[in-house]
Amino acid sequence: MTTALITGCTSGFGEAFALRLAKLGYRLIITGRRKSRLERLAERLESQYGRPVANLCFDVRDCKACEKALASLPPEFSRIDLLVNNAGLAAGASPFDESLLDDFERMLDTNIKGLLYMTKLIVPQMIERKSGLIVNISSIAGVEVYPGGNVYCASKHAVNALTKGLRIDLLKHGIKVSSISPGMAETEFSIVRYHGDEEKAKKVYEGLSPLLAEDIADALEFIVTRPPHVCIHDMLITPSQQGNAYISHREVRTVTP
Ligand code: NDP
Ligand code: 8X3
Repeated sequence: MTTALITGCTSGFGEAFALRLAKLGYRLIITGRRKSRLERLAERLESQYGRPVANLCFDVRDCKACEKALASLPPEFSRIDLLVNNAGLAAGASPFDESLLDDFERMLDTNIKGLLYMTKLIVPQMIERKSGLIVNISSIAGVEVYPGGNVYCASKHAVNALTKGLRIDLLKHGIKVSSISPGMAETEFSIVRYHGDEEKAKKVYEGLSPLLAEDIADALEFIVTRPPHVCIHDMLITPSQQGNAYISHREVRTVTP
């Protein structure tokens, strides 16, 4: 049975990835910081798909915690064939000069360093077996920059550079490296970005039909079901009403009396 480790499974894309990979027959390692959500998802995966699930509760910003969590895996989960680096966030959407240093650090530490720690820890066993697949969840923000996107965009540009660099360096070891670059998707992303302000978060998607986590799970399914000789470099996906990182066509809402 093929084993996948997905970071950030307690909501949004990560949860949808876990459900999709379980449906495809994977043995799963689900991770995140919110333990109760991980336990609930593990129960659902086991009861709905009958798949073995290990859940690891840790913060990807803490290298030692990543190491300890991986070392705690039971032997049947220790061979990881697919790593999905999904855990990430945007914190704030203000112009650079009005943004908080703490938000910058959270984004850089999670989106870049968390991805690096997990990849560095899991790649050696893939090299040993001369096979493996790494899928990094990037963003349209990794391709373009928009007002107020500053450090989030920088972090996702870094994810894209790392994806390309890893692909080149790991070629000789038979390891494939892909990325998915979604545009606007309604998950908990905007709630986190606006520091828990649900009203502000809702406004982001007003007048358009955003992507759903399942749309991005479709992309992951496409990548993981390619034959060994095919590597998908990147999939850039937006809602039909989104033209680029900052231009969307929103329907005007009319209020009927
Ligand atoms: P959610 O906020 O719904 O999910 C984020 C996940 O990441 C949660 O499971 C969260 O778990 C986990 N996470 C965040 N910080 C950490 C941390 N320090 N350690 C461990 N886990 C962490 O957002 P999405 O599902 O939308 O986001 C997933 C990825 O997709 C992110 O990398 C995001 O940048 C990217 N993305 C999102 C888009 C969107 O519009 N939604 C578009 C393009 C890319 P917990 O809090 O329990 O730790
Ligand atoms: C999330 C999508 O457009 O908010 O990465 O940057 S966007």
